[in-house]
Amino acid sequence: MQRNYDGYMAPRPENNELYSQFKYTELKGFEYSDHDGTISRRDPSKVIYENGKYYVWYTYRHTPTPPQGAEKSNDTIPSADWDLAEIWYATSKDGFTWEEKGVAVPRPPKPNLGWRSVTTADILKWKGKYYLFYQGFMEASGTRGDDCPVAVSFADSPDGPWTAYDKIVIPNGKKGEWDQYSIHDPYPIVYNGKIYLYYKSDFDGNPNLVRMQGLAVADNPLGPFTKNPFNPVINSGHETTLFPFKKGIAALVIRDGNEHFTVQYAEDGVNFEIAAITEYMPNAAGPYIPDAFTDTNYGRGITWGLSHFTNATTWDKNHAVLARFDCDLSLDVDDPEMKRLGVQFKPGFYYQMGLSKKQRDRIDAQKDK
Ligand code: AAL
Repeated sequence: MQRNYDGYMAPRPENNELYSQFKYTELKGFEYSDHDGTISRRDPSKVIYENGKYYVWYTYRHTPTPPQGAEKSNDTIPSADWDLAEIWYATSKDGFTWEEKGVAVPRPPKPNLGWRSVTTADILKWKGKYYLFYQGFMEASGTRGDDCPVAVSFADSPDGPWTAYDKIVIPNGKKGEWDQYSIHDPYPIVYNGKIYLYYKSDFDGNPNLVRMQGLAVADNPLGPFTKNPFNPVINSGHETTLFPFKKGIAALVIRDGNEHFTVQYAEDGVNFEIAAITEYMPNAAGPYIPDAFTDTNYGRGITWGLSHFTNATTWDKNHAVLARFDCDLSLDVDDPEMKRLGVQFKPGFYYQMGLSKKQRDRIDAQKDK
């Protein structure tokens, strides 16, 4: 009982600034080749507002076939949805209709960093310049896990041209460390006058991965980045979505881990605690965060952004689509519709996630016992 009063920003979630539902809208302006699996857009960056419009970067794959797994992959056939991908960008006046502008960061020639695939980008604005951090693959994803380090490109304008730094800026951990294999979803924000870059890694080996999130801090976007000694600082989650909130940092913790579907908060950006429990959270969310790079000492929160759905059709046409999400995780908005408890679905929604044949057989086999 005491935890309800000590541990949360309000005793009722309806009044908790870090509780929200999430609403989704299909985007206009993106074409997916009739959803045949040859075009994918996923893992959007944060959205930023520059030159009178919103900008977003994302993983773009356009390949002759949908992903085929590592063994069947080759120079043109992708292993995974984010294999053989480039980083593209789009702009929008309203956040609903987007104009695709084309490639921002292409795959560089072999053997440069990211020659196999450049994916899962996020944006930083620092001292008047723009930096895209992303995963630079040197082998097809799935060859041995989903291994890649973090690469960076920089530009004077969000429209580019982008220059690849071509050096690993956040290396994998040493053998035996929690982030020895992968550094995924690099996500920079400006906090305490420094670049706080959060990321996700997987450990304990396939297929029973434990996913957690870590922090690396730098004074310069090209490094060196110092990994926080308390890493991993968030014990659950999949992709990274964080934003300055009040004096600290808030995080959407989604999909994986014991604390999935929570919003967490750390007053120091390091020691995260559960601040709210919610549902149907956006995957790979890239929010519009007006104060992401202003070094604010009192973050205002978020109300919308882009996310992705990875199950756009059937597995044999595997690809992802970008979507818009809206929420009220902002000190400046008070939207009671977003603060309701319990998303209401019709029975058909639940029935479509019904028992598999195997489960039904198990239940039937048990009935006379
Ligand atoms: C995503 C992200 C990273 C992974 C893959 C592509 O959901 O976590 O980007 O490498 O899946």
